[in-house]
Amino acid sequence: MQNALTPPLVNQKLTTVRIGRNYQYLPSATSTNDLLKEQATSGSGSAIAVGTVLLTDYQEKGKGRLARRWEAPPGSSLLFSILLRPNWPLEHFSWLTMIGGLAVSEAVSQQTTLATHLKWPNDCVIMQDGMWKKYCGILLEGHFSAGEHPAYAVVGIGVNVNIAENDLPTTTFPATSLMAATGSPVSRLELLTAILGRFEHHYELAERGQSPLAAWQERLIFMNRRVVVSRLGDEVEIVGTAVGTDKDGRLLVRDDEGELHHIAAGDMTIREYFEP
Ligand code: BT5
Repeated sequence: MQNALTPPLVNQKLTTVRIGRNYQYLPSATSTNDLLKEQATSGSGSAIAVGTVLLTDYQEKGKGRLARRWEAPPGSSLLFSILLRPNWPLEHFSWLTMIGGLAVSEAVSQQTTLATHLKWPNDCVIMQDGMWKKYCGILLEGHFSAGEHPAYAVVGIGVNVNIAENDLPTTTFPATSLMAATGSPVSRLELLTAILGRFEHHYELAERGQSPLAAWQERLIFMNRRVVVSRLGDEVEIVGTAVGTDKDGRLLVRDDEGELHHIAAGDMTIREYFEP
């Protein structure tokens, strides 16, 4: 395992005002999303500061969307969650996934020479050996009370930083790590603090009403390409051309009959369609 990302190391490097200022580190954990959600819903949950970050070097039950798993060897990755209380309306809840994706992409661009892109709805990808590969996934969870705003939100971020090629998980959509793509290790500490810095920047803009949508859309792959959109485990749902997203981040796919589908993230996945 590389140097653990303990609080003194991280606190010294942080450039933010809120995001990560309350920083909690565990050598191992079940799932950082689950643990932070537990804190947020406990008796004193409302006292937990916005921007609290919980990071671990190993997850026993790392989660993807639905019942999917997030796998990462100990000490190889960035595995953390951020607690937030967005002041914006519920219909813009997905802004947080966009902000997470932008923050990771911009930080990776600062720390490496890689060109970074996003795959709808929640993946960070790079082009390697002629194909798109996923190096980061984002899991947004929240609690919705009767109010106008989400009561709280937890943004979970998993970044494959220094996973050796042989240790990458076997996945349907190809996986990679920053080390596998660049050929040299990347500092997890520098990358973490850069991500938190970019996250704070976009979060503050969003709090002032500025949507991250345009910046997020600019990085999306598969636009104007033939795609297949399907629900996990189902047969093909829709084949068509990805023509963009609507203002809330729903994917717009025009099928061969000319009908436009608005696809909410939920449990949907997308891949490029090649003629059989
Ligand atoms: C995601 O879900 O991509 C969200 C992943 C979020 C992980 C972070 S880690 C910190 C925080 N705490 C948690 O418990 N979770 C968050 P989804 O789009 O459903 O993709 C999951 C799929 O990605 C899996 O079914 C695998 O196919 C694939 N996968 C698993 N581990 C991977 C990895 N390390 N790299 C690339 N792909 C992976």
